[in-house]
Amino acid sequence: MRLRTFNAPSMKEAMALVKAELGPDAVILNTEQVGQAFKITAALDRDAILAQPPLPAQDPLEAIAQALDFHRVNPALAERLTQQAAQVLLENPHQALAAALRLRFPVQPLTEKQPTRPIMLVGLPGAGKTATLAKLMARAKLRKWPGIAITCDVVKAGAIEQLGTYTKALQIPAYRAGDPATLQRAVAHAPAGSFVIIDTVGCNPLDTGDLASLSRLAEAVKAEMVLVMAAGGCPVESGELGQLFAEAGASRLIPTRIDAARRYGGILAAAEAGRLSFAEFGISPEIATGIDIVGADRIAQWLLETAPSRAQAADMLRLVSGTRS
Ligand SMILES: Nc1nc2c(ncn2[C@@H]2O[C@H](COP(=O)(O)OP(=O)(O)OP(=O)(O)O)[C@@H](O)[C@H]2O)c(=O)[nH]1
Ligand SMILES: [Mg+2]
Repeated sequence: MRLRTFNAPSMKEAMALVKAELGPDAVILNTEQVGQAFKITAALDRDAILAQPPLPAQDPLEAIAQALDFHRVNPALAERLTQQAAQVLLENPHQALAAALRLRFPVQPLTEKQPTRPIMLVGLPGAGKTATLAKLMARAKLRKWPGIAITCDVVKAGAIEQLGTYTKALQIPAYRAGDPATLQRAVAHAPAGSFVIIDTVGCNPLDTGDLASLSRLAEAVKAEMVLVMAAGGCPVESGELGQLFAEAGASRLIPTRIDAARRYGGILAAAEAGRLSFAEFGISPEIATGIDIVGADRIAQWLLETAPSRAQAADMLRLVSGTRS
């Protein structure tokens, strides 16, 4: 292993020294500015990466800002979160970000305390509504809550069969209702104290008729509308969707496909714009284990862990500069 350091008045000249001395296979381990000079630590041996001196501790607020930027959290929200994190003055970015998230994003799970009203899952086509219904029912079953499932999706081919597959496995009664009056009758079938979940057809929120018919269904049985939204969406679009569904009556949000997305700015934007509390989170396609109650601590962990660290970002830069040379 041959670790070498190179100093020059500019980064370009320092890089030229590295190339001249160690050739094109040099691995850049660290770059830093020391006063007016630029210092590069490089090695020839790839094993030297293991001996890389630790980077100076990163400022917690810088780590938070970097993670929020990676997740494309909209700049105004990112600034508010960073400011709130700064007020907590914690050394640890995870704890500081969790504290800021806790202040802004209330968590109100559906399966912690049995809801007193029917729950109506709404959202874009394919958001994960039917799978979420089954996951919630599976959790309710573990808690020994009596439950019934109703689908208002009488449009999509196979929708009734999909729900039937889940409810049969869970041994839960299932009904279909295509209009408010039928929905009222179906809800009336539920034994007192049941956990009633209503599935709906994928909605086009840009069509005011679609949103209005969801509102009518919800009003007919005094159901609480819960928005189901897949993670990874554009934050601007997701924010607007959160607001539109909130205006139609949604008060909580279940983000799905957390496992299949790398960036969570979209779901934060939806919750923020619609003032929606987080209910459960969809974390895998599995019905038995694919939903969980997630608090600010875990959201902070997701935000910080999936964003590349400074060291990883430096690695990427090194790779890019290696390709170019
Ligand atoms: N990886 C992953 N997949 C999920 C999750 N939740 C749902 N899915 C998958 O997303 C796909 C769509 O789920 P559905 O429940 O059918 O979606 P929907 O909103 O009911 O769809 P429509 O009824 O067509 O509007 C299915 O393949 C689900 O297995 C999740 O948390 N993670
Ligand atoms: Mg469905």
